[in-house]
Amino acid sequence: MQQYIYDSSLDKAIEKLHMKLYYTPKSHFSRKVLILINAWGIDIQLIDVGNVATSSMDTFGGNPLMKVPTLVEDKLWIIDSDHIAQYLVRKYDLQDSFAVLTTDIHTLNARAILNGIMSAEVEILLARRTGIDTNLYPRFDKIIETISTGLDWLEHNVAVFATSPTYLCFHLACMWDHLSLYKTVDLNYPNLQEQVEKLSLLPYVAANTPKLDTI
Ligand SMILES: N[C@@H](CCC(=O)N[C@@H](CS)C(=O)NCC(=O)O)C(=O)O
Repeated sequence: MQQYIYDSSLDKAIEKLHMKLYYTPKSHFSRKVLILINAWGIDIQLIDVGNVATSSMDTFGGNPLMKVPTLVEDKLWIIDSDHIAQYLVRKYDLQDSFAVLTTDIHTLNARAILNGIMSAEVEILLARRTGIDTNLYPRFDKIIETISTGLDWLEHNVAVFATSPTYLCFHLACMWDHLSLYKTVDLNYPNLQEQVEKLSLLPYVAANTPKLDTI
């Protein structure tokens, strides 16, 4: 009689065929998702879109906003890093060990500030990359100012990261390492730096630390 032996590596291989993440190795928004993917050992095909300043929906997995990350699973596509994180936690971590699904207002505010700083930095970097002198326009002064006021707020409210490691803390590591890579502002925030140094010891955070080349 023929024996059927369950082979979980087959499941993983099939999963990899179906799940794709459009990303870049430097994108801080993509990295929030990558940290979860690495922590949970999800097998997924990573598609590096290259220069995120380019304009083609196909390059971004069909995302009409032409940004990374985009998660594609069969015919389903999911955009926005936090929505992708919510989708993945429901599939791979029902206990929600990193508090992705928290409704705590203080945590959500901190996440919004971290996301806001990351978006502000993208605006500055992509403006410069596409030939705009950001020193000439007051709009960019305000955008840089929001990075500093956001960082000041986080430095004074560092207690919000106390229950490390959570998805909120992953936002911090992603934001910090990206700002540090591009030297967008001075990073004189010892409380935040201490948090990031602790987080960087986690193998699934260290594994995707960005190195110079793309956004
Ligand atoms: N809210 C989005 C932001 C994504 C985003 O801004 N990604 C950047 C790279 S880190 C991007 O692709 N920007 C391209 C552009 O703005 O044209 C998310 O959380 O996924």
